[in-house]
Amino acid sequence: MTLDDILVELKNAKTIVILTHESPDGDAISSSLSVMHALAQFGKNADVVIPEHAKDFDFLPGADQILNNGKEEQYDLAISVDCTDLKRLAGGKEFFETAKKTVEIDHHSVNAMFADYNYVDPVSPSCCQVLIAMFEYYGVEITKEIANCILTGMITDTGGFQWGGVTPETFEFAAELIRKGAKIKEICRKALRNKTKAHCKLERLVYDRLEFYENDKIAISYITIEDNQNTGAKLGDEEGLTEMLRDIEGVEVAVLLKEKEGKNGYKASLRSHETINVSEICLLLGGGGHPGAAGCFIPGTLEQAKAKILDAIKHAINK
Ligand SMILES: [Mn+2]
Repeated sequence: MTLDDILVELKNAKTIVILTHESPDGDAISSSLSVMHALAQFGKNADVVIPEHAKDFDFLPGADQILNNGKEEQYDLAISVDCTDLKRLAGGKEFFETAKKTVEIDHHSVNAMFADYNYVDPVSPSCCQVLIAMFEYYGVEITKEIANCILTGMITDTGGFQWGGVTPETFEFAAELIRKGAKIKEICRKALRNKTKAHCKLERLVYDRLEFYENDKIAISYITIEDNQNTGAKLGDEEGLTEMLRDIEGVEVAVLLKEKEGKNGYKASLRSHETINVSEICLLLGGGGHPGAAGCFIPGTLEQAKAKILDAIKHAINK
């Protein structure tokens, strides 16, 4: 079975690198650190390589050990967490490609299964929930550090246990993690509710530019590179803006177009209540994600990106 094969690889490897997707969110960073802490129990000192991440997650145990770059030329084992395909690994992709053996652990239903060993649970609401089940199977001791990392991933990927995929099992794991020392109040404040001033300025811009289509079922707004410069926004400051639009009365699909530096186009972030599957919409445009949260890149001007994404959403709503 895959889990047993992965355990053999973990035990055999002398050098291990842990990688995750670009623009890493709470689940991505928490998953990476959880695996690092768990591997320490096997006597392994794994490198977590994340070239760039939001400061919001610096409170996580082990965050100070995150590396911008790998230390080895060729690792014995590369582990990817919370990532759907090799292309999205972006930072550190080369370490995955050159590693002697590769493992992928994820929870996205559309998945390229790009590793030697792929452990993907498509119904799990977070990669961290996949990991806690794995750790229990492996007999990993759930330390205070692991508990805090895992619960952070579970909380951030479910918007505080509010979104799809949350099951009684999620709460059973959460209860166990709190018993092991996870600080739920601190996690919710730091990883979920805390906003920077730059974020608030972006919120204002997003509301100012908000437009509705299809009898107000679609809400759309945008952020440019210039906005990020003017507001002093950093990585992570855009988090939550698309959800903010989705939660407006009557809205079925919310879109935020974000101009991408040096790429001549816009990243479209889509959110829905899952009645409209935004993952399917984004997949058609070369992106992907979950039924309620997905994204894709659209080359061209703001007007072109807007026309293209609106067309795709209208088609999905009216089909
Ligand atoms: Mn995730």
